[in-house]
Amino acid sequence: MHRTARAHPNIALIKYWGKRDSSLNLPAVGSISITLSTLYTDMSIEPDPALDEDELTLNGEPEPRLLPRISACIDSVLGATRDRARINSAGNFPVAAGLASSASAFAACVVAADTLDDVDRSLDTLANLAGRASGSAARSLLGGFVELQNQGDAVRVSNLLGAGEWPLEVVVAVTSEGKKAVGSGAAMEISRQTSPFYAQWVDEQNADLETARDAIRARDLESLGAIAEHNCLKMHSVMWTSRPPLVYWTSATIACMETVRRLRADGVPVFFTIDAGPQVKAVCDPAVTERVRDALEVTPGVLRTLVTPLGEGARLLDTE
Ligand code: 2P0
Repeated sequence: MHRTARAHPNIALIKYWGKRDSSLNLPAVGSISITLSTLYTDMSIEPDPALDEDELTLNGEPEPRLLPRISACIDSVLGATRDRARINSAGNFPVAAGLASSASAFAACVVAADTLDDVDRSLDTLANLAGRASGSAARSLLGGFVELQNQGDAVRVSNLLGAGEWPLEVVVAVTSEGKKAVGSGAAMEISRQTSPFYAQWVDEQNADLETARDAIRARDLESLGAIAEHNCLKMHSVMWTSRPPLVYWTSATIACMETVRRLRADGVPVFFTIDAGPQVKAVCDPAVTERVRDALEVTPGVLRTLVTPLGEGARLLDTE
C-alpha cells in the first residue's frame, strides 16, 4: 500500500519571521499567505514492515540529508513505532531557493501519513503537525488566501477566500537557482536574538494582519499590496539588522522591485513580496500578468520567470 499526497508552496503576504518556541517550532507571529497552483510537491509514502530504516528519494534520487526531518514528521503523525517506509518526494521546482519547498513537502507529508492509519485527524491537528516540521507548511494545507493564527501553544489555519473567489496571479522572477546560505529556521533565531527591530516587528504584526484581512475580504489589491510590501520590507529590515546580517537580496532583487514600482506608477495593479531568498514574487490581477511578466523578464539579472494562479490545499492523489 502506498499513499501519495500533493501540496503546493505558499507565499506569505504577511510574513512569519521568528519563533516563540523553538522546540515546538511555534511561530512568534501569525501570517497570511496565498497558495500557488502551478508548483507542487508529491510525497508518496509506502510502509514496509521488512525495512529497518526509512528510505527517501527526491525526484527518484537517494536524498539522505532531508531524511531525518521527513522521518520525524511521519513519526509525529503515526508514532515512532510505525513501520518504516519508502518515501519519494517529487517536485517541479528548486528546493531551498526561497520558493517555499519545505512548505509543500511537509504539508504533503502529513496528509499522506494521515491516511496510513484509521485515526481521524482534524485540520487543526494536521496544521500543528505540519507546522512543527516547518512553520509555513501549515498554510499549504489550505488553498487560496490562508491565515495562520498564532494561538500561544498551538496554531490554527483558516481560509480567508478560496482560490477562485479572488483569482490573482503570481509572477515569480527567479534571480538565482542556488541554495540559500542560511536556512530560515536558523536565521529566525539569529534575528530574534540580535535585531534591535525584532520586538517591534512582533508588536506590529496583529495590526498588519487585520489590515490585510480587510483588504482581502474587500478584494482591494491596492490596499493589500501596500500592507504586503510594507510587511515584507519590515521583515527584511529585521533580517538586515541582525548580527551577522541576513541579506538575501541581490542587485537583481532590487531591480525587480524597481520594475514593479515602475509598473504601478504606470497604473498596473501589481505588488511585490520577497521571502528568505533573492527571488521576487509579483502579485497581480490576471489582466496584467503578461505585462508584468514581460517587464520582469527583461529586468537585469532575472534568469527566468514562472507564472502561477492561486491553487488548492494539500490533498491525497491516490489510494492504491
Ligand atoms: C513565510 N518564511 O512566512 C516566511 C517569510 C520565509 C520568509 O516561513 O523554521 O521554512 O521550518 O518553521 O517555514 C520560511 O520558513 O521555517 C518562512 P521553519 P519555514 O513564508
